Amino acid sequence: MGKTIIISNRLPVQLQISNGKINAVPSVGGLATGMKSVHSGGESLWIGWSGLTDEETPPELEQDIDAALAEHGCAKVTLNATEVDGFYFGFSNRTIWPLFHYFMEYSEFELDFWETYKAVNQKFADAIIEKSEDGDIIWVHDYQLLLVPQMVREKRPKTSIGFFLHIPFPSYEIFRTLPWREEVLEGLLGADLIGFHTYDYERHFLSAVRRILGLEVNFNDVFVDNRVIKVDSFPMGIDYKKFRKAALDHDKNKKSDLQERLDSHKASAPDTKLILSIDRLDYSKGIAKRINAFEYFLNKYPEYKEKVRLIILAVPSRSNVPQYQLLKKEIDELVGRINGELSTVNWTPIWYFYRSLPFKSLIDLYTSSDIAWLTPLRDGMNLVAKEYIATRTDKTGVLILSEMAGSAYEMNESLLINPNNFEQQADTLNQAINMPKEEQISRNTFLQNRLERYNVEVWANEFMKALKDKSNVALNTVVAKKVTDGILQEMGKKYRAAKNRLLFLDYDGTLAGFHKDPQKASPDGELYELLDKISAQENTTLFLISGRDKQTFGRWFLPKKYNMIVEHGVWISKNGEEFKMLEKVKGEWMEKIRPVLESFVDRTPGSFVEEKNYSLAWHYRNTDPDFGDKRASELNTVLRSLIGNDDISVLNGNKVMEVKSSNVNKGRAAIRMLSENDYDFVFAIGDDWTDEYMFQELPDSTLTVKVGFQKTHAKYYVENTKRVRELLKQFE
Ligand code: GDG
Repeated sequence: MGKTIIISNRLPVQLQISNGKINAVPSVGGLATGMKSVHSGGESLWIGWSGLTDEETPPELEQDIDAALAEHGCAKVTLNATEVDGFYFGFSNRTIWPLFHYFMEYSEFELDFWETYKAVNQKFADAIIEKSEDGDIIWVHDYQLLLVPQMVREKRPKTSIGFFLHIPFPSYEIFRTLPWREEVLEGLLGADLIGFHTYDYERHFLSAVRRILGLEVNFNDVFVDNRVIKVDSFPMGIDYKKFRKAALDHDKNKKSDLQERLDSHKASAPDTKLILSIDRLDYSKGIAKRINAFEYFLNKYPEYKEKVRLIILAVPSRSNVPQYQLLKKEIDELVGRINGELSTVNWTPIWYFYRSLPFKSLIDLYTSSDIAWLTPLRDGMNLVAKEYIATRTDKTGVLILSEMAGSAYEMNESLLINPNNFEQQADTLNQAINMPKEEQISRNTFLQNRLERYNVEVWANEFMKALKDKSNVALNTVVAKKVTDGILQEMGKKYRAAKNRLLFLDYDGTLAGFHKDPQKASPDGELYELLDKISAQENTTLFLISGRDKQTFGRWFLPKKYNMIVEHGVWISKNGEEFKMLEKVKGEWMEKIRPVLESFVDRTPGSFVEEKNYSLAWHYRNTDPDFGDKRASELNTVLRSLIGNDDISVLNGNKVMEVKSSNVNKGRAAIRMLSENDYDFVFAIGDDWTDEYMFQELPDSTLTVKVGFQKTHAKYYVENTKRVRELLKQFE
């Protein structure tokens, strides 16, 4: 097993320059702590930006910086001020952050931001490529680096790449407004494992992948060419022990100034309640709405005037971004107005701090507050909620938490609210103030047990375990062998050495790609040339074998005199002769089934019925993918109840459901052709379920090849139609 490389926008250490000397101080953030078990010893490297732009870095200290970082297992990516502007303050925080938090109106679609974002992502990727080798495990973090997985994959195909998104992934309806939506999804799909905080973010992502890229998704697996990408949810925890210990020590140690102030407030009015909120000053956190809701509460329940106090700690954040400056102004004015209107000689309703406090002060606030009131409008997880509960060593305290925070899914025992519903919040504050101690203890016991169990270390380890398992499983999932260049040549050799050859080639999805309109998927010049060459060879019988109708194939291929089996085996044409019936089939059932399919067309926009001589096909490639699949399974049920024991069957193809006589399939047709002569080389290739009949029924010695990385009875697989042609060129 190789080394582990962690990559995030910022490194888990802060650089401090004093008296011309460099010092690297470890950060105390949740991520840095959680990754301790992953980032330890000499086998791990953390790559990120140091926080100093090129302009701020004295050139003579370059080497010292590298050495200081190396001591913490870190290596830096250098960024100049223009890059930080476009990449971090620009695309990351003025495009992705608002869009992914459902603030569409704040999201700026600037080409310049995007170009810088791409270039900087490439810089991060290059740093990984330079420092990594095959067999390494790479874990990429968060929305600043969405393109990195694919950029690394291109140069390091044999590394395991994991990606974790710390913010929400929005619904398809929001995500699709992004002009660079395809590139972002493709960037992420370079990973082997993509993690989100919640199942909802996971399903939004999968839906975007299906709808925007049209890729096949099976449960939480995404199929791309020859790779399967796993998507899963890993709710991030906190360093529970650290918060608990800090809270226990807090009572023993000397009191801070803040604690003195909190205590004197409590002593002067013993029955008042402290309500706490802590967030970065960010519009996604709903701070302004919370202040408005507090005013609403005091108007609805005036008896609490002078009895409650709201403490707001707003930590300065991204103050270079205009939206954050506006928000700061709005909050300053709101707090000013409400305090101005409602304060009395003894009481200020809101204590407002706009600053970052030391960790110890955070613990003072958590342990002194009766209620934590967190109302994000959207929040990937929200760790403050978890930290507040962890510090409640006597298990008292009430958490009021927005349903829009990822943590709400795991913190059901808290009081969950909709941050837009002031009436509900006012009533919930009233409920929290009056909640009996036993109830508080009972709720918090559940919460604490869960937080202790699923802490941040477990989170990091679970992700790493899934990533490692994924690399092992990837080798085992597909039973078919990939056609490597070596196997390709081997097949060519066998072909040339054979005395009498028989080939079955499926058309759609094998020799040609799919088209929205099947009539447009006509053969190109290169394909004709390839087929001409093969079918002109001595002792070689080539069959195009397809579910298509005989008119279309007649038009495309009859003049070429290729052998053809169409409609899954109903019709056959050899050497340019007219089509003859290969299987005797009855078609009376079609009158009954046609109206059923037509009713599905009416109710499923984008689908249509193709009528062949002895079968009916309902195509749903152009429908909404989720809706199309749902309708297909509905149609399957309806058809099965209708056809009973009749001699007809339903075939589930690639985005097509075909109803046809049971005694017709490609396998049966292929066997009949095989029995007509002695062949010492038999080859069959195809992409969907209708081809599986051939793979199953042809003798074991047949070279069977599936197009696409899916479960199959074929012995080999190739990635795509391009590779099919490369393979067939061996037979020219
Ligand atoms: C992003 C996602 C997701 C806060 N004030 C001070 C301080 N903090 C610490 C808290 C907590 C952290 O900052 C804030 O974490 P959150 O999770 O609440 O929010 P974001 O910063 O927006 O984080 C979020 C998270 O990533 C992890 O994936 O949960 O949804 O938006 O740990 O304790 N720490 C100190 N002084 C402060 O004044 N020392």
